[in-house]
Amino acid sequence: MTHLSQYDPEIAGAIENELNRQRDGLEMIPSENFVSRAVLEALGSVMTNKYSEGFPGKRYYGGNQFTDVVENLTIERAKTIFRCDHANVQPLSGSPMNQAVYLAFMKPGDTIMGMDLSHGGHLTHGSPVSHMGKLFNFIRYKTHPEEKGRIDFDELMRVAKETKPKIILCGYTSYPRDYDYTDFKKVADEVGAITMADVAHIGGLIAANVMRNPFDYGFDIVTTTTHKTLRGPRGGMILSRGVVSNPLKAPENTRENIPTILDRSVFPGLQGGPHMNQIAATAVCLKEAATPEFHAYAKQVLVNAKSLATALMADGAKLVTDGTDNHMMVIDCVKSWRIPGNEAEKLLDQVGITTNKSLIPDDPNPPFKPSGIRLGTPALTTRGFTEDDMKIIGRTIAEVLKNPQSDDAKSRARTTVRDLTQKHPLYSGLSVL
Ligand code: DSN
Repeated sequence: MTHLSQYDPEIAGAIENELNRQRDGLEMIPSENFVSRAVLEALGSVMTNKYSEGFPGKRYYGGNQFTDVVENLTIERAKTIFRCDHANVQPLSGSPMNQAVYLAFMKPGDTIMGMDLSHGGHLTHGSPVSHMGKLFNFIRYKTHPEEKGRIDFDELMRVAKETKPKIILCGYTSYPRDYDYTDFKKVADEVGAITMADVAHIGGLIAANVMRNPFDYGFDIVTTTTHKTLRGPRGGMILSRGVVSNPLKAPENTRENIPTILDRSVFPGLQGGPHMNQIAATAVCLKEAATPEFHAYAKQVLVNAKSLATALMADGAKLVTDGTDNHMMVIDCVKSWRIPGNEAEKLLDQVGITTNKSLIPDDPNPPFKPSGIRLGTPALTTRGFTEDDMKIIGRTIAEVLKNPQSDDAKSRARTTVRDLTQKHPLYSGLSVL
């Protein structure tokens, strides 16, 4: 950062401080990760200078011979890894990626089914505070019984038959289990809906074949962000089959090729020029995701999550659905230790453990003072943390939250965090990171 430090020391200083924060703390927000140096280089490259509206070979600007190379490679790598027919790699991030799909297939007022926010769904899955929730008629389904985190597919089928959604959407941002995609597909086929899975959180785990891939269950569209478990730059991708799986029952405008509709929806429908530096960095992360090292990483993310969940529960934590099948978990802090999630987040921040407050299913408390915190293992696993480290972290978290007034508990926790971060250094040495 020689140029930046000389030209703009204030910004350089803030970046340096952020690097130190990341190095010195335990990053446990399940949607965060650490990209490789190769990804960082692509992201900070001259590709940021270029306008490339359109798609490879069909741009509205000259001089795109090299951005075409980048975007074509990214598309091909995404299609291979996720086993699909088409990839649009231009969405700037997760929200526009989902919006582009909705706007491709639905008119304002049309019906779509998605998971309720407090049960794990995302804001763009129909929360009334999002523009999407106002524009479309979202029917929100819930987990039932909550303790098990199951979805009641008989009820889903009944409601789908009654409301005739155009899209049946599954996917989540704070749901600690995996789905049985077959059941969603069965309901969608019955009512002629398109199947869409937003796998933003688990894209990297699907890429590494350690979690189920919705395309293997006949899904039409899969969206994923690139910066969570996939460990790339911030961004999104829309992946799809070439044609809808059930053309006779599909809505009129989906009888043509899905990719064409989706591409047009991203550009010119929703976005302008793609961020080619971001797409170049996505290509790099996809190359990494195809390696045996990444597959081993993804497997370890799951092992670490199980170990952390077990340690927390052994120490009195009540986890939503009593455990995890993926990379994350939600602790009901009110039930566990009678403190709200915002306070738990703050207490852990004080000892260098970063988590985020989270709603629990049908939370009686509001989003800024919810009952839970959400945490996960992708970032720490990138640093090389193991299941044994997770046991220590689980105990440490429980000790701090059990004893919110205890300076001794906090001091012990700070020492543990320091020891662990020194044991697994970040962005040093000659490894990928
Ligand atoms: N903000 C993301 C997350 O943390 O899960 C979802 O958009």
